[in-house]
Amino acid sequence: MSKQDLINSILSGDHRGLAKSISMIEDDDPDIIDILSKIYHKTGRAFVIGITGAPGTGKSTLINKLISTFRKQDKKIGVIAVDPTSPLTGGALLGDRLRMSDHYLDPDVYIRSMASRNKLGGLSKATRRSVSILDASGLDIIIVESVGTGQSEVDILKITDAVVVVLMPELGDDIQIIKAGIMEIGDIFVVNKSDLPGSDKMTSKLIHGIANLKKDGWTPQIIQTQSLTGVGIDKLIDSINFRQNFLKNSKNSLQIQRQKIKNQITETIMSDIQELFQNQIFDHLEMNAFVDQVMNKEIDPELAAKRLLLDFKKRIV
Ligand SMILES: Nc1nc2c(ncn2[C@@H]2O[C@H](COP(=O)(O)OP(=O)(O)OP(=O)(O)O)[C@@H](O)[C@H]2O)c(=O)[nH]1
Ligand SMILES: [Mg+2]
Repeated sequence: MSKQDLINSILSGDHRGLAKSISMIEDDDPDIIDILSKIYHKTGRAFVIGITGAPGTGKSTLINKLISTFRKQDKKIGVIAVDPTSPLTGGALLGDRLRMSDHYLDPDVYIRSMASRNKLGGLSKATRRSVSILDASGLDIIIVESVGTGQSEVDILKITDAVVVVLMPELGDDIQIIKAGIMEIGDIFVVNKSDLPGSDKMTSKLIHGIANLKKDGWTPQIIQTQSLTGVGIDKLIDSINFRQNFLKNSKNSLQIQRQKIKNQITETIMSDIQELFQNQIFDHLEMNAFVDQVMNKEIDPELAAKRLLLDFKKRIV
């Protein structure tokens, strides 16, 4: 397939084009940069939902139910399940196929598990790029499922329009809630598995926990669901629609949009910088001299880092 054919295939929403381009993203194929820039003018239409939460809280089961409801509204859906834990085995793939199996044959639903072979910020960059591809292909809703641990996952969520944090009763609440920055970026909190004991307790703890977490005029919502049976899914959909309208009508909507673009540019630069310079810094000419000085307790590692960076900057300009 030529590059232009691939672009046409993406823009027409053909699943083969989507699959091929996302594989190129995963493989860091140099041609993908050009493809991304040529499809960019078609992006910005899809509503992007990040669904995050500790392993096993029921994210995929919930997404399965969300897809069913969105399909009844005739919306086209894309799902990217980000799997940071098993880049080589693709461990999540089988589970996701099972949980979302109702929709695998629907031509208006595109589901993809993805991993990234390059480690430094690679997964969030790859996810961002894949979201652009799906957006340009004409989907109405894009759902990104991620496990929500670590900074790179938080970075992924920064490019979404609605962050849904999925929790469940029984799991030690302190463990699941206070993960790196997740509380702060949550727009909607779901207490899933509300059929299990402890869900009311969890919900009231949440209400308490997010009482002061208002951002850009949005007040985070809390919803109880049972994603196996579908209880609460309509409320969740209402809440997602409410968020979508809020973003559309908010006086801050341009500002929020600008912030997202800023995040995207910054993240891209940061991951490029890291990729470009990590090895060069590690193998820097002066590195050993600084290590010697730190070994001899003449300077501390922080000062060594500052001096090395200064020296490094001089050499690259
Ligand atoms: N009791 C109960 N179990 C549920 C509910 N929703 C999901 N489960 C079960 O919880 C387990 C995990 O569900 P998944 O949807 O795979 O959870 P996940 O958060 O996607 O898991 P990872 O992708 O591995 O992080 C499965 O066995 C589901 O059947 C619910 O509302 N109530
Ligand atoms: Mg899952």
